[in-house]
Amino acid sequence: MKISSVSFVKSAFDRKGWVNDHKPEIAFLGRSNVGKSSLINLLLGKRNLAKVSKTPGRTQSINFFLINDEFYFVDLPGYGFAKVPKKIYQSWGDMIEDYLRNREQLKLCIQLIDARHEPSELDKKLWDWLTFYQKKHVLIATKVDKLSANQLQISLSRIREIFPGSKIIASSSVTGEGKENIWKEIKAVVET
Ligand SMILES: Nc1nc2c(ncn2[C@@H]2O[C@H](COP(=O)(O)OP(=O)(O)OP(=O)(O)O)[C@@H](O)[C@H]2O)c(=O)[nH]1
Ligand SMILES: [Mg+2]
Repeated sequence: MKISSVSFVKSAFDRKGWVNDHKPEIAFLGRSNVGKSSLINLLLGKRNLAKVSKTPGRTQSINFFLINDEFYFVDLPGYGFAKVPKKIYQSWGDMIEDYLRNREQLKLCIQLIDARHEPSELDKKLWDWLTFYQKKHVLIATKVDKLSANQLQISLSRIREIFPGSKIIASSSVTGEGKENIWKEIKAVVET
């Protein structure tokens, strides 16, 4: 896809802050520090568009990025990080669930999983939820630059086993691996 324009539109801390022009949305989900913001930057070819964190839990809001004036990338706060300031929202879970469950223009959920580790209980919970509500989704095994070819095969078969039936794409924001295949999935939902 030719990207002619990309802009950060806004950060939302609750549903009142969501954009409301009904363009298709692609959501990026996964635990804190898994590489959501880095993947968004990779896909868009921008170094610092989505803030990449040194400390986990950095993305504390739902962030909307408009691409080609046609569709949005939505960077959701990571889960599994304990030190979350309660006052921003009751719980990350509530905010994310409200978005996922009620968002009509949500066309694709991109769930990131750290290829180096066993998927967490929260990874499984999110996947259960996506499959239960029949959300179109794709799994991204991230940070594969950190694994040997052999370790990667082990990791991918573990992910396949735990998340049966889902499409899985290995990716690295460092080497760019996976970028084209992820774009294919996105194009399939925004170009219809
Ligand atoms: N080696 C390697 N490091 C990565 C990759 N993707 C992200 N990182 C690093 O992982 C850390 C977290 O990346 P982020 O993109 O901020 O992760 P996030 O999921 O947006 O995190 P939160 O916003 O806290 O939920 C940063 O130090 C990144 O540089 C990758 O593919 N390979
Ligand atoms: Mg982030």
